[in-house]
Amino acid sequence: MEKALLVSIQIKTDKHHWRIEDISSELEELAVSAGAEVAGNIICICDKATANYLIGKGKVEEIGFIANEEGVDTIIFSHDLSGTQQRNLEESLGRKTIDRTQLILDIFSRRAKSPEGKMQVELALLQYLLPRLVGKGIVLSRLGGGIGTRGPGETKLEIDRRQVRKRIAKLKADLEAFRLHRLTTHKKRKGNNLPLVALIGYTSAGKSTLLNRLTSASQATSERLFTTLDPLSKSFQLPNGQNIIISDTVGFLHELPHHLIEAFKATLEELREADLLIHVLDMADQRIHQHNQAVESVLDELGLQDKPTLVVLNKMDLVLDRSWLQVYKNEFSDPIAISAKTGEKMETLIERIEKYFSSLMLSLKIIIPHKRMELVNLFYRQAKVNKIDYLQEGISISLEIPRELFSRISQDKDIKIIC
Ligand SMILES: Nc1nc2c(ncn2[C@@H]2O[C@H](COP(=O)(O)OP(=O)(O)OP(=O)(O)O)[C@@H](O)[C@H]2O)c(=O)[nH]1
Ligand SMILES: [Mg+2]
Repeated sequence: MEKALLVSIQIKTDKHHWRIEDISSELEELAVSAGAEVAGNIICICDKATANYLIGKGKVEEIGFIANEEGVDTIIFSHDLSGTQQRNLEESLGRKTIDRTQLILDIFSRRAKSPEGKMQVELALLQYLLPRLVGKGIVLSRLGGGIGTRGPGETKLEIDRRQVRKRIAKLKADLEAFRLHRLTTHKKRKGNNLPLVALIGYTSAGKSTLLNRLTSASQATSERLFTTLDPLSKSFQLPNGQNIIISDTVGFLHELPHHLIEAFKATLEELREADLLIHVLDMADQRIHQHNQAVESVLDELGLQDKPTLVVLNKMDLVLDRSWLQVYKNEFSDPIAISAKTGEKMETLIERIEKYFSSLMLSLKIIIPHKRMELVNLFYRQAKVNKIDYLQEGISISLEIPRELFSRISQDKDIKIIC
């Protein structure tokens, strides 16, 4: 196992910053998720960043000393490093030195399974590397190999700028082909008109556990960050008989590297198709507000801030002091506290989902001519038929129909509305 020394940094002149304890605990979770053994976590609060080493020279020496004492393989900085800073630090410390972005990219490379996921990660990795290529080429696998040095795709150690650009263009074209293919699948789904509910939230909030609980899917779950990279959709029947699709997707993180958001945009854009978002928050995590904010800012970036959203406070089984429930009720908009693990309050969540979709339905009684049987089929597929009578004068149907479907067919002269 690779032994890593973590350096958690807060720079006072940085605009948005988390509390240093939160930066440091998240860095540790990320390092463990990348398979590192954490030898120590050094806190470093600086007034301003320096161009050569990011932090002061004295602090670099202190880190070097501890790294020698502990015999670590790798040093991981919580703050992004420029190419120059990284090279200087590596030289001074005599060890592979990586930043948070590389660490996250590393986790993503490990987790990517589908061909599309792999391409997205490789694209993000190459875009991160491109401005860091020195001279003609870069040695990808620097000192020691391991975390943060995984080459994209092949194990070639040296790549040059032109090759990288060519590869980036190829990956973009291939990902576009995936996107187009996905659009046709979506059209098919829209043809079925099943409402789509998307589970979103910070990594490790419990989205996949919730999908499994609701739909008996067998999506992998774990306490490591970014367990899920590939989206998965499952159908689910609400107690009133309405079928919906629930989908699980990649988790969010604060300051998610921009290249990753770019590369995963196609996956994340699927959220645009959703009729309802379920924002899963881990209520047992002290960083709940920071997580909430991070998710909101990714949603903003994707232009999804106005999507109808249900806030779910998950892991209530871990919160022994239930007075927190009241506190959070006032802080989040009408949240539902549940435990995806034990199943507690699952029925309340299902009820709320059902209520949301019912509010989008119209209750009607109509009569259609016998020759329009295809409408009956359509209603069985896309609406909820409560009663159907085959009368002399036509087919009488009492149904609940999505407003959107109704407005599409309301011009049909064969449909007579009784009430
Ligand atoms: N105690 C408790 N643990 C939970 C609950 N829901 C999820 N977990 C645990 O939290 C960890 C993360 O759960 P996942 O379902 O993998 O989280 P996720 O949101 O899908 O995470 P990513 O795929 O990494 O974005 C796992 O170890 C789950 O067992 C819950 O209600 N209570
Ligand atoms: Mg997951």
